[in-house]
Amino acid sequence: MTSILKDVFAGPTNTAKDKDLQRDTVDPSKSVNHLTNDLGVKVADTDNWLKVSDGTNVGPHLLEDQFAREKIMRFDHERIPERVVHARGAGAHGYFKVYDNRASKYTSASVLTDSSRTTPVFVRFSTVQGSRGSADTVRDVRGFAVKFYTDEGNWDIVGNDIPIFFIQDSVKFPDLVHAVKPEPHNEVPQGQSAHNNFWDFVGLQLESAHMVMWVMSDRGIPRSYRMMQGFGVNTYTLTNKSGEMYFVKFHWIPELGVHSLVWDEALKIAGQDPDFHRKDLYEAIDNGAPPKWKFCVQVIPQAREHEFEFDILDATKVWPEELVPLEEIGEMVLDRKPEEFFPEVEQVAFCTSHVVPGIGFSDDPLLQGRNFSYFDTQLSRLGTNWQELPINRPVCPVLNHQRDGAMRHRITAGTINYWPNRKETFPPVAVSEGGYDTYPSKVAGIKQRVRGAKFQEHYNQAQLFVNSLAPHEKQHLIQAVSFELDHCDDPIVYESYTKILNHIDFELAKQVATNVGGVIPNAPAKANHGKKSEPLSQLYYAPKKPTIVSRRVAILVADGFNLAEMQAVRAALVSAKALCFVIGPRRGEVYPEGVPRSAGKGCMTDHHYEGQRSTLFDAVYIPSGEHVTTLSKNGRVIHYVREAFGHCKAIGAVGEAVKLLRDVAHLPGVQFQDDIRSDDIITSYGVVTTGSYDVKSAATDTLKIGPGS
Ligand code: HDE
Repeated sequence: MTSILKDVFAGPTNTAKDKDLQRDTVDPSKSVNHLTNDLGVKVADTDNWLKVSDGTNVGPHLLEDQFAREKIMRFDHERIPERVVHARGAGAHGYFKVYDNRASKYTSASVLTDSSRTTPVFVRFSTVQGSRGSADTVRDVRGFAVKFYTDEGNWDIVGNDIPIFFIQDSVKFPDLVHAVKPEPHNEVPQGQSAHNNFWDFVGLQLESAHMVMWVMSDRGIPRSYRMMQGFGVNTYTLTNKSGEMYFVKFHWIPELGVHSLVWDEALKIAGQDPDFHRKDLYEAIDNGAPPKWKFCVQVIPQAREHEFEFDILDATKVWPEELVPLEEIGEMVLDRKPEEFFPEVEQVAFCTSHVVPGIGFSDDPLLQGRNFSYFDTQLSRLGTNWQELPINRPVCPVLNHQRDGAMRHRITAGTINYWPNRKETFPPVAVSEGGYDTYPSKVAGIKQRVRGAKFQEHYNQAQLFVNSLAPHEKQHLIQAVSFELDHCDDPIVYESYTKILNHIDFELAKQVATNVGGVIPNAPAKANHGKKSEPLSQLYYAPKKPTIVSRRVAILVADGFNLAEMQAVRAALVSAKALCFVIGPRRGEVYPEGVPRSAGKGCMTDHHYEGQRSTLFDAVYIPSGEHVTTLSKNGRVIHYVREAFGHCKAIGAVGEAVKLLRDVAHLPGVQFQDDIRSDDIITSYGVVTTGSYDVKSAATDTLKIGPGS
């Protein structure tokens, strides 16, 4: 297909994949802007089906109207099956770079060792349980699937934001997914695991205990896709140029740290803005804060495979970093939004079996089954030849004798479509020349339906995880399990699970059982080994230097706010790359202190208090000024502040606004100055208050003031 588009949409990096996609991208604003049918014939009327009329009476439609038939037929077939899991998602383009060739001791893969390369990537984040139209902030695992368009072919890491999984053997996947998805008799619930069937299944499939702890922790409700870790989860292998093999796990660590919502916030956002996460991703890219992750590997030499108390091929276990440290080898940046959702985000097809030379599989029994499933699922979702769709095709040449099938895009010239052939067309490539080499592992044994001996232990790492949580994280875990089990109305289900919890953590079991009417234990069912691993807590990933980059700040105003101060604070926030939104009683002009409405010199607000609640922001600031009298009488504003406080957000107030926080909102436990004019800056429970802000020393703001601005 010839592109009408020349220059519009190359991403900032203009990667090889950007250029490749450009070939198939049409931008109506840059091309001849008129309506045609699918075959390029100009359309004169797209509003009226061809009919017979005598000028007064109009008869039935005429079947001969090829334009109307085409339009309706195309519409009737717009839907394809949604993904059986991970149906709801959002994606972005970007690039991956390694720092140097430090990984060459483990792998010959150029994508992981050649620092002169910029490898294009496309990443799709997703939830698992809900369907395409479900909310972003539900409690769930998040998918974190990365497609690398390398010079040696496509490589996919189809990962999650949690480093382990519910099951050890892929054959249990249909049972797990049936159990967590809406129940078969009534298709309830949507976007939730809080129901009998899920907890029934995990209560009987004990290997899931560790993963259940992770999903019920704050990891299940991330603040943003940009603030999640990513994990390949399965054990893959790397092979170096000397033919030595290593076991490997892949990790992504976000530059901004790992942060979560609180549950009350997540529940409310699911209603207030179901697209919260996808909008957040695009907003950050639009505002020059492209998300970035460090790429790390954990590597175990082949000879050390059996040295650990757990099986390193068991996907329900982490490799504790104290035993196998993380090695940073590169980074990924996402800096371009998709042009059109369906052909990019919906049609992208990830497969764990997509690997490139130097990277291979292990005998991880979850991975082995995944390698079949992803390939297979694309056939029902997209049909054969899905590899040729623009988003899926590699940036390096594809030459082989695979032919035909529905919807073939590529035309291969020549007379030969088989190998060997007299013309030596498309011959296989020797390993020494870059051909993919499968590692020659020795396999011996008796065919049996079994699991390895070390796959039988399920609680040690669940304990390790719970022991490693900070007190507030553990409290959140208790609340989450209590919420979920309270939604199960079959006593067998919640009673059984409270018994399981007692194998993990006595306190957790006691508190949850008390909350949900379960079996309250008198003593732990399994002694706690007391071990901890710091990297299992989200706190471990806090950026070394705290950052406000891309955080959303609500500035609450009414008529009579202190303009100079607000502009100065806003300028300081903007220069730190925060995103500021002025929230007022109406979307329109709001008048600063001393400026009468009649002067027509208001400042435009971005939203009104009802339209964008505190839940959608990371922080709230209220400037000083006589507007505080109005704000203090507004129930929505008082709730705004109290709700933000309840969700542990930063709140700033100056001058009179301190009174709103202290005397009207009555923020509990917070320390305030006695004299609200005092210039002392007091920080207490994330609430920062002061009598005045030094406007002179602050940078000037870009906020426009004036009629209709
Ligand atoms: Fe998936 N999974 N999965 N999964 N998975 C799919 O493939 C499957 C598992 C993950 O954004 C499906 O293209 C099996 C683990 C992500 O397009 C399907 C097993 C992990 C995505 C499938 C697992 C994942 C999928 C549905 C057990 C984390 C979304 C649509 C052995 C490492 C990718 C599709 C995207 C999607 C099968 C377990 C992650 C049916 C059989 C473990 C991120 O093929």
